[in-house]
Amino acid sequence: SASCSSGQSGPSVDTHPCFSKDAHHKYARMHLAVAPACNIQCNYCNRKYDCANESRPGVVSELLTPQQAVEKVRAVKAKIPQLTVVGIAGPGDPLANPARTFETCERIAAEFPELQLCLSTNGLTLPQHVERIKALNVHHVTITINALDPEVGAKVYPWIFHNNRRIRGKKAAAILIRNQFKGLEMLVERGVLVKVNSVMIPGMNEDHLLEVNKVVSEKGAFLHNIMPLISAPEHGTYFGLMGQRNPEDGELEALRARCAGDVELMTHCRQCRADAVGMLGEDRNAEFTMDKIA
Ligand code: CLF
Ligand code: SF4
Repeated sequence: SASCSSGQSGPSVDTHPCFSKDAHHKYARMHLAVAPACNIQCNYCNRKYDCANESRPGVVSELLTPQQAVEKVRAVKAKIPQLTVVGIAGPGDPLANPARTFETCERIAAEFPELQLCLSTNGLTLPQHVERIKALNVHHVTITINALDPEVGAKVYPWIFHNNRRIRGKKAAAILIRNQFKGLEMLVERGVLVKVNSVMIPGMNEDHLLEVNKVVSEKGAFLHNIMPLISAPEHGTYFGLMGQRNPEDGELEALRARCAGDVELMTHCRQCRADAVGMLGEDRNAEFTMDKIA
């Protein structure tokens, strides 16, 4: 609808706390947990909790309807004037819940055209949604890409659910990876800023992420965020199933130092909850649960 792009200029990083390190002390973001379902399985994920591609494990966010999401933005905006970005990052995959996700974007754009919209996805259905994302003036998209080679991908992702079928193994990983990179290219072509998240999983993909870094650089990603796997049985995440483990002290930094691509590396990620509110690293979500703002 016409209201969605009213008065907005192009993508801006200067006021996005994740896309600009300088902005993260000055501006706040909030997440709207409107997307419960997911269409793939990551080996480290437990579906009882928020999507671990963009989130700290062991956290359960309060699920919102698109209508509640707008009420929440109203309440947060009134109390946090530094709010510039509204992101949808879970608790499942936003693009596995397109009706809920896009209705939320439309409502936010109509009522708060000054806020920038941000989406995070595993990328499986990204190509088919690129035009909608662009039309809705979503400025920033994050794609989690943990592998380039289906052989490695099959270790990270046991299955995908695609075109109403469950697909396993290398074949599944190949489809996922193809759509992630196709989505990346299509967004870059359309001037949407893309951040690529990669989860560093020692024993599974750590050296391989150097290749990922090279290719996402060539494809024009704006930022590459290599995050550590944070996995523990008490968080309900699967751990050590296939020899993977959490990075130890210094390993993430060492990997980042070996990255040779041109893309800037993000170093200030706080692995937020799917209902995070406030400045990065600040957890003000408890002030804005639905029972408090209704
Ligand atoms: Fe949220 Fe993600 Fe948008 Fe930021 S978080 S959807 S890009 S507004 Fe930011 Fe949080 Fe790290 Fe994500 S610090 S987990 S990178
Ligand atoms: Fe879990 Fe997110 Fe992976 Fe889906 S994309 S399986 S919610 S970590």
